[in-house]
Amino acid sequence: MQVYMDNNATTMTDPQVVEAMLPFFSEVYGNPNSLHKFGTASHPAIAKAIDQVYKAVNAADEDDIIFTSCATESNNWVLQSVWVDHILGGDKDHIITTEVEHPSVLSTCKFLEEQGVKVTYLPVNEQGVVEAHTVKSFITDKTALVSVMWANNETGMIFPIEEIGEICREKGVLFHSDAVQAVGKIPVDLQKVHVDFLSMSAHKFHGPKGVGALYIKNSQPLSPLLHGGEHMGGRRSGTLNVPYIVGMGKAIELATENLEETRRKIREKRDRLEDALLELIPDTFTVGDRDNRTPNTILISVRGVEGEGMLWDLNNAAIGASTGSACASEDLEANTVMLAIGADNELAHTGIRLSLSRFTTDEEVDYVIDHFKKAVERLRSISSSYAKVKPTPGGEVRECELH
Ligand code: C6P
Repeated sequence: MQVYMDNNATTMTDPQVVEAMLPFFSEVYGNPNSLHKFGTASHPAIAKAIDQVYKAVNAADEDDIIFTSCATESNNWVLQSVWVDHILGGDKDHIITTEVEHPSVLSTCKFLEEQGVKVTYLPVNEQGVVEAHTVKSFITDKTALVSVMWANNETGMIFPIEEIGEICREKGVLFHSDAVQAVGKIPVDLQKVHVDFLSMSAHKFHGPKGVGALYIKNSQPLSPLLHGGEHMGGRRSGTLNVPYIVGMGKAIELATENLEETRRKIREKRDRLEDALLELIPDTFTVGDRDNRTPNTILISVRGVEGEGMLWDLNNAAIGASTGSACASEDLEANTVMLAIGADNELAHTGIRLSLSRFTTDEEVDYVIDHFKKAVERLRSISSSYAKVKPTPGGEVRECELH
């Protein structure tokens, strides 16, 4: 058996999505901007995909959805263009974000700081969530943008986006949310929640890699990031990637059509896995209240066991997991969210992210419970920093200790 438990990094493309995409590689392959029938043949499919995306997030207008190459592009677009439009071309100088955003937000903010923009990186509470009143307290007359993720990729924790959106609306500050880990997993209703810009990525909900979208409320002005042709009404240049756009539309429709039911089923499996690991393996804890988490995510800390060692053992058992964001997996750094919630460096190296999907089976959950436990036992038995659970002379089991 092999088990994929890294669905926050990316997901398997749903076979129904692949099927929907296939004709657009070698049958309907014309450039949608060409005037001949080979080009125009793709127009109904593009219109359908826009319709599928705008309905899935309950946007007010189809024109508010612009396809991009990925969420990294969507995030860069918002941050860099707000800088151009409202800081260079206006009287603002300040952006607010959080310490636990994805690198596509954090690195762009660092770049903007080098250009002279003032950036506030808000701390999170012990749940790994930024609180709405904290956002409010940092907004000034000079704030151009607040950028706060809808759900965190490492913990699955859901942020108070509705409240933050209201605060931004009241204060007249633009609000961007990176909703990559929310769309397709939990309800995202843009008629109920005020957001000016929302980033999405198809490969997080069983669509193809290499396509995303940016929602722009009321099609408000936002300078293009990519200059060139008049694609997408001149807002985002580059020949439209029709097969991938079709795939994103199909994927978001499949992910959201029975969302309540799907969420419940994934959560049941996630909770069973989490309960079993916490019960069977001493000295473990998970980050964040599970009622306020995306239904598929667990960030578990296994005391005395380096995350990389765990990944190695799990990989040997054909289980794919991660220590956090896939983008940061090569530098062997501590889990950023665990550091942000106050874990010390040693503890922050013990985090393992397990993320399920609607394709995860009960057998796979059982397999992971079994092999996770074995991996921890093996690694703790050779860990110099961990005293194994040993029966005391009286026969009782003594608590594990960190030395
Ligand atoms: N997070 C993870 O392992 P792209 O790949 O550009 O479509 O998405 C980037 C991105 C943006 N925001 C959030 C919240 C994300 O989780 C991601 C992708 C993966 O957590 C890969 S680093």
